[in-house]
Amino acid sequence: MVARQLQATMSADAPKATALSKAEKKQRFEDAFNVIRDDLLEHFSGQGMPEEGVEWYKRNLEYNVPGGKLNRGLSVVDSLEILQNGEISEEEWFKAAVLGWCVELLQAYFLVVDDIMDQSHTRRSQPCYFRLPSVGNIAINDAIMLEGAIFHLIKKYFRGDPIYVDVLEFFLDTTYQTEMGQMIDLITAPEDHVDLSKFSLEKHSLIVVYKTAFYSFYLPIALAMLMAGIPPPSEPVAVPNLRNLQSTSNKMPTEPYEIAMHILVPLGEYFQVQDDYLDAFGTPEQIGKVGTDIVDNKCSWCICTALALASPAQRQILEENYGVRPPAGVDGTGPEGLGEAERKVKEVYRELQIAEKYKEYERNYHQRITTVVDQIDEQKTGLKKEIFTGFLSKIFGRTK
Ligand code: GPP
Ligand code: MG
Ligand code: MG
Ligand code: MG
Repeated sequence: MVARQLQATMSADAPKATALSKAEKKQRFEDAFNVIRDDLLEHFSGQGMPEEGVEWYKRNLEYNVPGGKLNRGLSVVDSLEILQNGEISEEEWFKAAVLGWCVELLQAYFLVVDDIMDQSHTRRSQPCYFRLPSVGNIAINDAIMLEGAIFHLIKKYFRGDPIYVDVLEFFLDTTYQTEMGQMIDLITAPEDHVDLSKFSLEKHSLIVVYKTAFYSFYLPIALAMLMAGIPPPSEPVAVPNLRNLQSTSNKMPTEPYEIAMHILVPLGEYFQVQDDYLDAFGTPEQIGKVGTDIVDNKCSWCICTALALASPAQRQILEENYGVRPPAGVDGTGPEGLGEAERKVKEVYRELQIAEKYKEYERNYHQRITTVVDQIDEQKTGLKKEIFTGFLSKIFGRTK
């Protein structure tokens, strides 16, 4: 069955995956999406669903799933390849690609609903899905279907595989953690009540580790580890001490999944700090979306850092202008640009040199993560430093 699917992605005499360039690997992974999409549509159609529904589901999948950077999905296949020293059969490659696309489906599900909750305008350089006139609230069910697709695919390709239940558990656990983080993100940013005293860098760490790090960083690597035969932990893996994320004094664990968590949680935190920075300082052309954190009253790294540095006068400007919605129609996408309140907040960010502080943070974090990765004992753990340095180099210094 899997072999049949593979023929669609590779010819019999195609080169070994490890011999491919980065761009060719990405292309091969993207090609696997067509197989997975057709699997889902075939199954859907097989339930007796009307042609109109098949077209709708196809648009949902194509609009929301494949257009991102694919770092998360590609990490599953890249990491498996590294963990097995390049010895990866075509069947293993395809199954890793299925898991990679399942992580991308999870991401698509989160983004579709996150954009509704954050009232965002654009995503991946196109209107947010719920903003399509024909879609609206149907986006909620479409998002839930993207999540359902994950479990359909895992069942199709992993039922009977010894790692089936572990794979399911990883998806279920990280989804739940992400929802916890999203909840704290949302209740810390009420629309009708701005209270900057609720924000702190500590609170920020908690939110971003839960809403981003587990599913974006730990999940893809843990899935590759499972596929590589590294036995899953017998106890739930402990989350590192979040108050201590920025120091190297969190003690290095010895169990492989704990080590992965120990490195990937700070990496995920760093990634979300980048997202927060780019929300305020990136251009829409660069990041493919218009930042909404300031008008949404979000507990972003930028405001938390600014509050720690602001003079009383600057704090007052922030108090008066943070979380203030611009007049209708002014949303950063039209010729009017930003609203006045958002402009004033950004002016304080400039005075406080938040962009420079971010560059400093980035350098420190890179150094800290590299130091921890260096401590991994590859022989004892079965891990490879390269899976972590590879992920780090994919995101370090990113501008989108
Ligand atoms: C990113 O936050 C976090 C998510 C996409 C997780 C959402 C979780 C749910 C359970 C829906 P963000 O709002 O900063 O992302 P972006 O800037 O891309 O909108
Ligand atoms: Mg958002
Ligand atoms: Mg959000
Ligand atoms: Mg953001």
